[in-house]
Amino acid sequence: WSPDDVTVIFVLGGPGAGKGTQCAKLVSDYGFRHLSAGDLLREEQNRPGSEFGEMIKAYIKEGTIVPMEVTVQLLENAMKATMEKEKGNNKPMFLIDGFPRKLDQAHAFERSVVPSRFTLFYDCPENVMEERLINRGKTSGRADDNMESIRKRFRVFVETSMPVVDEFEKQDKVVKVEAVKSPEEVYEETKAKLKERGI
Ligand code: UP5
Ligand code: MG
Repeated sequence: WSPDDVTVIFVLGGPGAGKGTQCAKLVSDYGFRHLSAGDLLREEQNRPGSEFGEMIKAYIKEGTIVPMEVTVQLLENAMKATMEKEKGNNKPMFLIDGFPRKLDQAHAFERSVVPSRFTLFYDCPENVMEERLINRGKTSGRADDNMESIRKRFRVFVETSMPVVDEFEKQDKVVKVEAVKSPEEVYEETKAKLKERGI
């Protein structure tokens, strides 16, 4: 695909920064299609007969990054299915949430699927994210919402995923939003920043 056919905005930020929360709001106001890489991986993990189920489970528990072949394929399939379903929609816009988390994934996706327009980056300190995740863990049932996995996710984010944000930043392709305030306030800033980028 080319950026003339489809708009892709990556949504990044540490674990618990509020990516999913903000994407849900954006979907209802802007008509974006929301694809969460983590959700797609969890679905694939639970799909009966998946050859990747056990592997995905182990990576998610450890907070490490699933080999990109799997994730890029899941994202591409989901994009294809959406485009097929919405043939009349001449330029679909996708929010790709929680991806790319590693430089090789960023390069592979932009080369083999489509270059992103920019990255929406939710900036949040670890103590705030930690509290949110511990709270969510009481009811989420997510295998990685426990202190041990959270610590590992934070480390992987800093060491492996921040370099992706830094690289896009050098290309002037990062829209940074402070993610500490209430979801509504964060959303207001998001909308203002999107407007600056012509969306
Ligand atoms: N909350 C949200 N915003 C708030 C606010 N402003 N004020 C107060 N509370 C707020 O929010 C988290 C919690 O905080 C919720 O309870 C929410 O109500 C509250 P959420 O919107 O869910 O945050 P999000 O950033 O989406 O957090 P999430 O836990 O989903 O982030 P992760 O990046 O850790 O999870 P993801 O699902 O993307 O990935 C999970 C794992 O999958 C990874 O660790 C990795 O192992 C694997 N993965 C890959 O291998 N490759 C990929 O490409 C993607 C994932
Ligand atoms: Mg999420």
